Amino acid sequence: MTKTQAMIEDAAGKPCGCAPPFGTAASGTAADITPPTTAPVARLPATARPIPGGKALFGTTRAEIPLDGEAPLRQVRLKPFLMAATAVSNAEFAGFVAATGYVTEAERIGWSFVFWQLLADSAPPTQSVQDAEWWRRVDGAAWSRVAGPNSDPPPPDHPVVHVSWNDAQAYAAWVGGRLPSEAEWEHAARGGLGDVRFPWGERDPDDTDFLPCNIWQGTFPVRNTAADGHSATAPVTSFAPNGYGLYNMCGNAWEWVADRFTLASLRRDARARAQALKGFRVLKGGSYLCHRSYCYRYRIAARSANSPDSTTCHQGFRMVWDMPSP
Ligand SMILES: [Cu+2]
Repeated sequence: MTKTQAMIEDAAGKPCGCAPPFGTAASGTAADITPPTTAPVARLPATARPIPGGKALFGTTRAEIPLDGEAPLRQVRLKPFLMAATAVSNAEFAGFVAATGYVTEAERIGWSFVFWQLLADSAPPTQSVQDAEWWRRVDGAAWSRVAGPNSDPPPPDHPVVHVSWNDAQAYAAWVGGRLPSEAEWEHAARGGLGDVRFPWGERDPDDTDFLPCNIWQGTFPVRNTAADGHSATAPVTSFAPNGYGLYNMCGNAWEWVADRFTLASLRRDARARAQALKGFRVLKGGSYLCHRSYCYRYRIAARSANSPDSTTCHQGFRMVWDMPSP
């Protein structure tokens, strides 16, 4: 089975550094998925947090990457909901697989995208993405073998990665939850602070002293000083939670949300971009590969997108649940 490969491009037409490479399965793997039985009762983790409803902010007045559609700032009305305090961990995903026998899209397709520094020196040669040679197509890479067939089992408390949007839908059906909408995700990430850049407020992380989340430090893509303590994923409860008790809303692993990627702008370049990403799903929060020097997308209003069958070593997801009826 083959996938086409491409990269999200920045406004100058260059491939974006850490934005996920995307692949579209040539023969439509989504149709092969057998959704597990929906949970009769929601499997709520004990750490699910109540997120208040009402007027919520979505977008920003201070777009840093306008072509991503970060602006404008909109006010939307949301119902209250419950959100998992953390991204879905490997332990949680393993429980889902053990209970249902679910096989992820990366496993069925046979490969996934891996960042080159995760590969062992002894790993077999891999194909790279054009103009983004740090992204490698690795046969056998999957959620349980993050760097390929010979890699160690992933730490149970790290976010599950190499999971597609379609995989997230299957997991959601099993836990009786769903992916958040993009507006819900942003509202939750703000933690009650309003139109702030980050879940902790306005202060930008730096490479040495202020390290509030798991992003890159050093020179991408060759030198990662890991000053924040992590060169790849970190445990899902690393760093301080935000005002709603949510961990790692920015940094660590990108999180799929429910929405299709759309752009409000009528600019010609924005329309062309929206057309190129038609059918793609939104990703939020950035990852351990983001750095301000080339991918300033670990901000709340920042966005990326990928095809719903694509998988990489830095894309995961988090669950929300509707509030139980009284
Ligand atoms: Cu990034």
